[in-house]
Amino acid sequence: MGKEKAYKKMVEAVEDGDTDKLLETIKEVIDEADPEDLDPLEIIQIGMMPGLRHVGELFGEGEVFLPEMLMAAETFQEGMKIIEPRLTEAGKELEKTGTVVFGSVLTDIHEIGKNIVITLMKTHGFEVIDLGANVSPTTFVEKAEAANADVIAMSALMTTTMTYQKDVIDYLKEKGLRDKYIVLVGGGPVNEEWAEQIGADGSSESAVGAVDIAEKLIANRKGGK
Ligand code: B12
Repeated sequence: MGKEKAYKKMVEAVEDGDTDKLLETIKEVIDEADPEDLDPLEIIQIGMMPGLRHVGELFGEGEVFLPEMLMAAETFQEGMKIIEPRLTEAGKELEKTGTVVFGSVLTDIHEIGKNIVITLMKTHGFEVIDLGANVSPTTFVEKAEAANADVIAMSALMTTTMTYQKDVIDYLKEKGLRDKYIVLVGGGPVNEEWAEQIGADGSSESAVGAVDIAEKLIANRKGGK
């Protein structure tokens, strides 16, 4: 079928919440590709994410409703089940880069982006403890302490929930633990400016960027900078 055509079909499948069509097309892309050239991240970023983004825009404009958004999200997640093992395989033999506790903040149930970042972190040797969604500031901190984590990473997808990222940082300060952890923030409405404003150590709008920044900040700490 050709990759471009397949990706277009996959984007449509996510938009329509057509899981069978998505899975079938992903399998075709995988079967047709030279195993050396197969790029699972490209399948996610070009073949799937634009579909979800489009449904989100339509929802924002009142053109589609919650059930459609839910179906698109479910279809996306079914696709991830096939792609994820192909991504994580690469990370197994790596030396451990660091430990991350990762969650979506309080009252936020969006997890797709968080899960992609987690998968990619694992492929780069991070040990990641997934706290799931709707995670309270106390839970973030308790779990980080228990795991002796290097990084606390928080995802927030809504303008109404991103303030909980600040609450976690404030809670760390209150406990005298702020400097113990590298704090990363991300998710739809989050940008560098917000990260700086709330006193986070970094943010990124992409999964690859998230891994990069985590690696750099950990290396800086280990180097004593
Ligand atoms: C899928 C989806 C859902 C699904 C979520 C399923 C799930 N299990 O995750 C469902 C249908 C359940 C849902 C529900 C709701 N949603 Co919704 N949803 C979306 C949608 C379409 C896509 C989100 C997504 O998965 N994107 C794809 C991923 C890959 O992108 P991402 O999350 O941004 O992650 C990337 C980066 O941000 C970054 N990243 C992410 N996390 C982190 C963390 C760190 C540390 C770093 C460094 C980087 C990083 O890396 C990722 C990979 O590139 C968005 C639209 C949009 N434009 O985002 C709306 C959207 C976020 N939802 C919205 C709304 C309003 C809701 C609801 C309130 C709807 C309702 N009336 O009930 C509920 C909220 C429930 C709640 N309490 O949380 C609004 C939010 C508006 C706002 N206030 O800001 C949006 C923007 C839609 C819109 N245009 O109105 N939603």
